[in-house]
Amino acid sequence: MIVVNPKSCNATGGQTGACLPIFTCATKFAGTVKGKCSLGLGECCVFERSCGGESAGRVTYFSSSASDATTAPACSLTLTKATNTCQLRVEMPTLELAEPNAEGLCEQQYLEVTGAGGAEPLKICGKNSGQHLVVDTRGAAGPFTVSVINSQANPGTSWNLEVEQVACDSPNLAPTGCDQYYLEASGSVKSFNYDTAAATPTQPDGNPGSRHLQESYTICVKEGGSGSCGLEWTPAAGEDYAFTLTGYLIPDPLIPLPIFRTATDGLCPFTDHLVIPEGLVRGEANPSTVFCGSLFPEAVTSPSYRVTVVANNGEVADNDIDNRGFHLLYNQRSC
Ligand SMILES: [Ca+2]
Repeated sequence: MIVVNPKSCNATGGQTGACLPIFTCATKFAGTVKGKCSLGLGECCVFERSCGGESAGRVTYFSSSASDATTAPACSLTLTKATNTCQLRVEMPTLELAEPNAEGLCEQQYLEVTGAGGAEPLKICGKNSGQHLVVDTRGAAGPFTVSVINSQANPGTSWNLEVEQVACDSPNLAPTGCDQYYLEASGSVKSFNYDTAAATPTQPDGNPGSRHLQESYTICVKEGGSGSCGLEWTPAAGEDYAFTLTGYLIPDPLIPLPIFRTATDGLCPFTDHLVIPEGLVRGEANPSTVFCGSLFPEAVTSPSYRVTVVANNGEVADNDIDNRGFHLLYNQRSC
């Protein structure tokens, strides 16, 4: 039985399901009935999968509940392309994987989305609960796979992902070129694997927090409508390492943190940095584009709704030791 593009429904427990004719959810679609829909005429069918699972649903939940979830080489969900799909949005209520190596590269275990064509897929590892990932699928016929690659068994790691096949006419469809798409008018953005708690293994010199991933990607924010002319970016308050992309961050009793401070444009084009188009530092006359160092300015405004993270695929050779990444806040900038 094929139900073409069924309406989505709110399932019990806060999940999203597909509204299907009664008695078809489990038998025809390997789903779980979680409530009624369509004035009681339909059943709200939720698709929950683990390793080896397949789904054609608009929304599928993919978790590490299976016993082989952390067995090499991978635990994969295969998605048949749903009608009129332009993008995948992978929400990560829980994504706790093995930490990257000392160079910030994901080696032991990582999340990867394939089948969408285009650029080399991102490899996401470490602590990423609360993050999300957007993958453009325009021009790809599918199937798509969402995989946790395990090069060796990693007991103790876990994930619970909500994978949406975003329709081409959805108001939440990200513009092309976005790897993340923040929908709220204001919010908080952390780099992948940004965490204030100490990681295991610890950073090379034991500083608190987890390691900056060596992945380059673009963060986008939904445009705020008329009256909004770009964004203002500020560092998260109360976090000493809210922006650490360059330098050696071990506290020296003679040199107070941060050592490298704010650096822009010509100082770090080849090491890890952020590209904030026409980013104007509060109090300065001329905008910059490249931001690195270990201190984010008090505020940076930009006419753009995107920031690009550029990583140079290693940390140790640059003496970029114990860098954590960034935790920034954004607000709409009024015209
Ligand atoms: Ca680097």
